[in-house]
Amino acid sequence: MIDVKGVSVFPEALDAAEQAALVDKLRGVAQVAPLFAPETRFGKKMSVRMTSAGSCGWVSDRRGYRYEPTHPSGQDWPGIPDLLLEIWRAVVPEARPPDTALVNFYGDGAKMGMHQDRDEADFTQPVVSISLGDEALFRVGGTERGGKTESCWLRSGDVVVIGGAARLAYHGIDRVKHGSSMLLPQGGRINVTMRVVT
Ligand code: MD6
Ligand code: FE
Repeated sequence: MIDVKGVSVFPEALDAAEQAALVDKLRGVAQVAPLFAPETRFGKKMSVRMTSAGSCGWVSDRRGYRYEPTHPSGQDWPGIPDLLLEIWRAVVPEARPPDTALVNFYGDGAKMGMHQDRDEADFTQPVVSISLGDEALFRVGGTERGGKTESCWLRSGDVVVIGGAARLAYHGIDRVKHGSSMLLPQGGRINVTMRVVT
């Protein structure tokens, strides 16, 4: 385990077969609930495309950031694949089961600005993130915007836990090395974050 300002990074937690199986499950999720590019509350399109699985999913538009019971199309979100639930139980056995799995897809040039994950009701519960595909430069700060930060590369199969004192740490993805992994034939990066929402 690597500690990045209180955030736990578990390199290569998933082997190649598990990564491939997970990509397959996530393709199934995106078939039911297609990826979309959310707008920030300032009306700017995000470079990352997203979808969700579970009883609710994360959406963003001019009305703000929130969890909704349906995809923007009106469809119910698909269920969280068992493989993801197994990873959650293995990594954070003491936590409540997750309500949602947010799937982020980073194409060439996509990144994610520094943010806190604070749309959930219970900050005693961790967020577990899984990286698949191209490697990404992950930056972690403190619980206040603008403090000192530390960075590390997240590679395919790495699992990250943001919990405890770091649950509200600012974090973001500065860049993705397009084509650095063979997992996704067209390149790109997938990040899945599982959360307890209520
Ligand atoms: C990403 N991750 O890795 C962005 N959030 O693409 C996150 O925003 C994140 O890795 C909460 C907990 C863990 C994370
Ligand atoms: Fe986040």
